[in-house]
Amino acid sequence: MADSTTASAPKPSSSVKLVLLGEAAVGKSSLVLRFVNNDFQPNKEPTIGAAFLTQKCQLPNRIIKFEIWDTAGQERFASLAPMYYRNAQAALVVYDITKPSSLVKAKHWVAELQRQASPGIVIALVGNKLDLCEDDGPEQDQQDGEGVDEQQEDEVARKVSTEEAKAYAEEESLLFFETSAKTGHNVGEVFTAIANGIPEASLKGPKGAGAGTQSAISAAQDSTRVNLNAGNGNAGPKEGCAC
Ligand SMILES: Nc1nc2c(ncn2[C@@H]2O[C@H](COP(=O)(O)OP(=O)(O)O)[C@@H](O)[C@H]2O)c(=O)[nH]1
Ligand SMILES: [Mg+2]
Repeated sequence: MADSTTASAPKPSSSVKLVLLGEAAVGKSSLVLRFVNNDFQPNKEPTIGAAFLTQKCQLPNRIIKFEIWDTAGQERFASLAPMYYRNAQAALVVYDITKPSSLVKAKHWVAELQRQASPGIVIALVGNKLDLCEDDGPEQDQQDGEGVDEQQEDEVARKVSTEEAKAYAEEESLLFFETSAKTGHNVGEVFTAIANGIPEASLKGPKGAGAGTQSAISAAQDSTRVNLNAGNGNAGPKEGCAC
């Protein structure tokens, strides 16, 4: 999955700019944290501005180095959005399966990407927080769950059916996954599917992705985190490249 240490022979390596989009609190930053650090923070502080992290994904015959841009997701940053997804080769559009309004928002992002982003962009629709609805892991979140059996809890928590979201994803030619950043379910799979879906022709060399954002990327490589919202003192510790 996402580890370069076991590589035995050098493989061509390509950088891919990936952006995260979706309503606030659906778990975008948590998915990145799970993918990059294999970690989860139950009471994660909200992202302010944008964070930048990198992680490699090993494919059989090449290495994809994801340059991950995690947006704040709040409406007030919507006007900055084109800056985030400019030159992006991949996008994770995330919703929360317990919150139908977040799927509506996700559809808006998909439409915007289809209108404005690079034509070959690979988009994955991701329904997160699966652990709240399924016994796919040892832990169940307590949503007033005392004495409620798992099946009943599933009915209570899930508000967006897999079928509905999947049908939409198929219509729009999106990759589709339901994930849990909490348990890690399907998180690596999303990134691997995206890596596999990037057309060979759009892959550039190691320094390739995001030409228009190169100075920010350089800065990020020093600090592992870029605060595009300069001046608001957002400096929460966050791990960087785990490659
Ligand atoms: N139960 C559960 N909670 C999650 C999951 N992913 C994120 N969260 C929680 O949802 C809240 C918002 O997550 P965050 O990653 O900050 O969302 P973002 O605003 O989209 O970046 C935090 O309290 C997370 O701990 C998940 O898969 N399952
Ligand atoms: Mg966030």
